[in-house]
Amino acid sequence: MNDLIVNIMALMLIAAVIWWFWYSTPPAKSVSKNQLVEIVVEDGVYSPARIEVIAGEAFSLRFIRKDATPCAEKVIFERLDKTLELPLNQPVEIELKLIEAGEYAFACDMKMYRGTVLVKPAKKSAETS
Ligand SMILES: [Cu+2]
Repeated sequence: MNDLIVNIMALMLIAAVIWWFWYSTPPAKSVSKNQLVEIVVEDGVYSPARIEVIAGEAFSLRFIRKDATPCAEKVIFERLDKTLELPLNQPVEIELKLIEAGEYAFACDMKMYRGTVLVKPAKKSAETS
């Protein structure tokens, strides 16, 4: 009887750990066509840090840097070979249209701030758009 209770408790603990890890990853922000997304740069994180778009759809990112440390002054999109300079408290916008599905990371110079644009393949359908 006691063994059973211990086993159940162990299983519940495992479930709790899995649940915690699963839900502690930041949820991705879905972005629709031509949408502008504001990303606040503060306290070592981009928020939101995960952005989900559909391949081939244009969208814009507006970075607002609220962190005065030099660490935050640049955003580098390595795969796109683009770097943005972020003056303090001044929004900087970039318009993107990513054709190839996949992950496009962006980060500060030292990679303390990290974010990802997740490009999902466009749905194949009969309609031409
Ligand atoms: Cu940095």
